[in-house]
Amino acid sequence: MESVTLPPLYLITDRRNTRQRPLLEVLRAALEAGVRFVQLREKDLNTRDLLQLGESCLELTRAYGAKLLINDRLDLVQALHADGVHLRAESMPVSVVRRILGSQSLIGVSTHSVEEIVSAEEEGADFVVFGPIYETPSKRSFGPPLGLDALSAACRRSRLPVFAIGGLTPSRISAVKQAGAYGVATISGILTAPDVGATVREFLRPFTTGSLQNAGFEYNERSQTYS
Ligand code: TZP
Repeated sequence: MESVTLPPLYLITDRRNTRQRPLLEVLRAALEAGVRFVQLREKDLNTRDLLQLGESCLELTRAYGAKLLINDRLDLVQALHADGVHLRAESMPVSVVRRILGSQSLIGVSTHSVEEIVSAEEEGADFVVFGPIYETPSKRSFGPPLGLDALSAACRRSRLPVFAIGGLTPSRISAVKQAGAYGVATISGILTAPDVGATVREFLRPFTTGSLQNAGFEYNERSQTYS
């Protein structure tokens, strides 16, 4: 996508990780508190159910002027007219996805190394998620934590905005910002919070005070975006 301005907080869904609350209820609270960037990631749902959930999520995100990306499912992005797709390492290559979706759609890529970031960049992605940075309570399947030094090296090399992921909490944001991260992505940090609204505000605070000079982006208070 040309001239991207992305919100710094990327909320990733996991309807099984919401303390038994309906996902849409938690999502609404997060949007109400200022989340403007969401990825629907419900890998175990069948296509019909995912389509239905996607429609409901999109209705909500649109109401709040937030962007909704769908994990991996290009067909659902197209069916729903969602804002974009989030690709995994084993997904269709970015360049092919870009050809299919065109320049107006957002393409994010999950990465775990500088090499993966470079190839996402070369193939035309809009941003990358890099991690896990810390031990993640969500799952162990994401591999061992990469740590802040790896994040710092990744951010130095990347020309794309880098979102740090894995074990992110509000108290860890200053460290990942310091390492050069543009933003943070989280599942449990928000979805399992007893008070979702208050937690979202805590997540957002470090991005609205001070600057992201390391990442070379400027924050626009009105649109809640960096450019
Ligand atoms: N990719 C790397 S770590 C991770 C993903 C999807 C899980 C992050 O979950 P949490 O709960 O934000 O640590």
